[in-house]
Amino acid sequence: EGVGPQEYTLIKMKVIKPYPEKLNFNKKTMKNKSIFLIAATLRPETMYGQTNCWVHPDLEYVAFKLNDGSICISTERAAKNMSYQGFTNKNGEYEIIAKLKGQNILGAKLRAPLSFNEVIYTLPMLSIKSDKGTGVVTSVPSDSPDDYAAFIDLKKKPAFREKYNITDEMILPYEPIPIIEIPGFGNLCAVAVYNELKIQSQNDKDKLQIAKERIYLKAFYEGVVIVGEFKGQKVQDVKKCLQKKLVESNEAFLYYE
Ligand code: A2H
Repeated sequence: EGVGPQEYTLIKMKVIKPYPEKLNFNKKTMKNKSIFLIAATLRPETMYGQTNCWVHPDLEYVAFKLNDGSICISTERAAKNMSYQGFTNKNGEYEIIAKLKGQNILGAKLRAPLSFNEVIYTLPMLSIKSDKGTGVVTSVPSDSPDDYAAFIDLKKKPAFREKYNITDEMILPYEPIPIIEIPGFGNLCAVAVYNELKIQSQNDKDKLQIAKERIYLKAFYEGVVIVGEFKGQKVQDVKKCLQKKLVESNEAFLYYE
């Protein structure tokens, strides 16, 4: 957050059937198009390691139409910003198909671009902010301390899963995937700092802040991608390439706010 707008890569996470009840729109609305959760990330080079998607259960989201007729889900604030950036049919206008709460889409099955996991699920994260990005966050627990903390909360706390109707199959089979090697932190840097700082949960705000600061610059300047097409190359050299690849394959957009 310096001068000027922040650029995000918006990742199109395709909802696959069976759709959650609230996403069963009629034929006329669907027109055989897909539904996407739109996640905002600063780290497109980590998309291989996605294990799930996060939404805030109590936050309000909207389903609206993109200019290609597909339906996407984000906060209304992001829908409005997107409408001024050429994503919808008319500049500054967006057609709301439905208003939803995060809890209405928990458990939704997704296919996420580049992810080694064929299928991932939409799960609850309580630290999602309504005034940043799209309100949808893709989860890479290998490289994001916030993601790893929320991921472990769900894995270790059956009561937390039950509260939000998250079944075991949506989280227990998933593990952080080694995708980036950082000298001094190994290939699961978020796990390393989480353990080093003895973080207890996603509510451990101060420690999570320290965790992020410890790995943030190192990941960019010293991280090496160890999987995929750009294997062996530095994060700083690969970031833009992967972003471009995702945009060109229509699996992501650039977005500013
Ligand atoms: B990042 P900044 Cl691997 N509320 O993506 C909370 N967090 C949000 C959000 C919201 N509304 N919108 C986006 N984010 C997350 C990947 C990642 C991210 C990795 C490592 C660090 C990291 C996978 N999750 O972010 O405050 C998204 O998570 C470190 C901060 O706008 C997004 O990038 O700078 C990042 O925070 C945007 O944060």
